[in-house]
Amino acid sequence: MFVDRATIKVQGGKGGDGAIHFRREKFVSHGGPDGGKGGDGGNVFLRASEQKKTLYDVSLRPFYQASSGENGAGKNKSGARGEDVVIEVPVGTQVFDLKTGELLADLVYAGMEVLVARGGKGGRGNASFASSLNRAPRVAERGEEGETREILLELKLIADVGLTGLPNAGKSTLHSVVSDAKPRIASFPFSTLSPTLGVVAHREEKFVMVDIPGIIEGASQGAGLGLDFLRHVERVKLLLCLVDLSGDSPWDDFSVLRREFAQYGHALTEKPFLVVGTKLDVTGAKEKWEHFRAVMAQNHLEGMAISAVTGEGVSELLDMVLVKLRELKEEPKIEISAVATARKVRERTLYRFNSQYLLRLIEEIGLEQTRDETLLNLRLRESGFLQYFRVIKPESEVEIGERVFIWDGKGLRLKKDDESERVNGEK
Ligand SMILES: Nc1nc2c(ncn2[C@@H]2O[C@H](COP(=O)(O)OP(=O)(O)OP(=O)(O)O)[C@@H](O)[C@H]2O)c(=O)[nH]1
Ligand SMILES: [Mg+2]
Repeated sequence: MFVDRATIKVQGGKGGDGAIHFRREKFVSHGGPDGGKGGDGGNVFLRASEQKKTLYDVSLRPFYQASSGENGAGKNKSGARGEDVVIEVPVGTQVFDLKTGELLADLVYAGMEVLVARGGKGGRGNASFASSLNRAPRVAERGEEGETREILLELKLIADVGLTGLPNAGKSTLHSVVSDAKPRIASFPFSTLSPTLGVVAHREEKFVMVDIPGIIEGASQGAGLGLDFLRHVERVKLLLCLVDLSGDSPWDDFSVLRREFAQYGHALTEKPFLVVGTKLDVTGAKEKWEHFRAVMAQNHLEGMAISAVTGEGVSELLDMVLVKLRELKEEPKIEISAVATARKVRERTLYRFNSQYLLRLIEEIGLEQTRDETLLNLRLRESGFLQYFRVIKPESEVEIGERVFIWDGKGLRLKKDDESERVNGEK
C-alpha cells in the first residue's frame, strides 16, 4: 500500500540517573564518594533508504522511543548509553514539526539521517559533587527526560522527469518502454494508483522518471484521485505533459491539464515542460498532431509526438529530454536568506551522512589544513553532491564518519572544538 503521509510521535530515551555511592574497601572506614554518571538516553533518527518505497509501515506505529541510559553505579562506573532508534523512510521524505508546521528536514539522499528526538543527558553521580567543603556529598543528578516531538512525514518523490497527463494518455506505457519500471497498463482510466519511479538509460546517460496517476478536470476539487499526487512531481526538473492524439480534442485535454496544474499551485505551471503527443500510430493521430503543433508554435511550446507501441519518436523524445536536463543542470542560485552567524547556537539540527563517496573523499583530502575545506567544498560542488546539502538549514551539524562539520548554507566547515556543545533543547 502506498502511503505518502504519516504522523508519528518520537521520544528520545531518558538519561540514566547519577549514583550516590561511597567507596567501601577493607581497612578504609570512610571511603570517598564514587557514584558514577548515568548514561545518555538514546536518540531517534530518521534515515532515508532506497529500500523504502512508502511510509506505510512507518504509519502503522504511532510512537517511537529510544531506550533509556543506564544509571550510574559505584566505583565511578558510568551507565551505558541508551540505544538509538533509526526509523527508515523513503528518499524524499520531508519532516515537519506537527505543532509549528516548521520544516525540520528534507531527506533527499539515500543514507542521509537526521536526529528528530534527542535523548536526555545522564545525571552526574555524587563523585562529581565532592569538594573541599563537602567531601561526602549525598546528592546526584537525575537523568533528563528525552525530547518528545510529534512529526509529520510527507513523501515528495525525487526524480528528474515527471510524467503527467489525463487518464489513459499513455504515461505508464511510455514509462514501461523507456525505464526499468514495470507499471500497470490498462485501457481504462486510473490504472495507475500510485507514483512509480523508474530509471531511464539513454545514450550513456541516466535519469530518474516518475509516473503518476492521471488527472481529470476538477481534480483540484477532488474529482478522480484528486491532485494530491502532483506532490510527487513538484520536485522534478522537467515535466512531460502527455496528450492522447487518438482523443477527440488533444488541445482541450492539454488545457485541462494546465488548468489543474494552476489550481494545484506550488509553481507547477512555472516548471519547464515538454508536450508529448502519444499514440501516434492510431489512425488520424498524425493529422491531429499537425494541427496541435501549429497551436503549440503560436504558444511557443516545445514538444514531440511518439508512439510507445511502434517506438516512433521515442528515442528522439529522450534526446530532447537529455538536452533539456543538461540545460537545467545549471546550479540553481539559491539565496540563503539568513545565514546564521551566531557562533553559539543553543541547539543544532544534527545530520549524519552514510555515504561511501563522502567517506572516501574526506579520507583522500585529509582535512589537515584549512585550505582542505575549500578543496572539499570544491569537490562536492563538482560532483553535484552539494545539492544534497542545500536542503539543510544553515548552522546544522553534519556528521560524516568520525568528522563533524557545520553546514553554513554554502559549504561544509569542520566544527571547531570550542564551538558550543550541543545542549538539550526545548522540552
Ligand atoms: N495504439 C497505442 N495505444 C497506446 C499507446 N500508448 C498507450 N496505449 C494504450 O492506451 C491505454 C492507456 O495506457 P496507459 O499507459 O495505462 O495510460 P496512463 O496514462 O498510464 O493511464 P492512467 O494510469 O490511468 O492515468 C492502454 O490500453 C495502452 O495500451 C500507443 O503508443 N499506441
Ligand atoms: Mg498509468
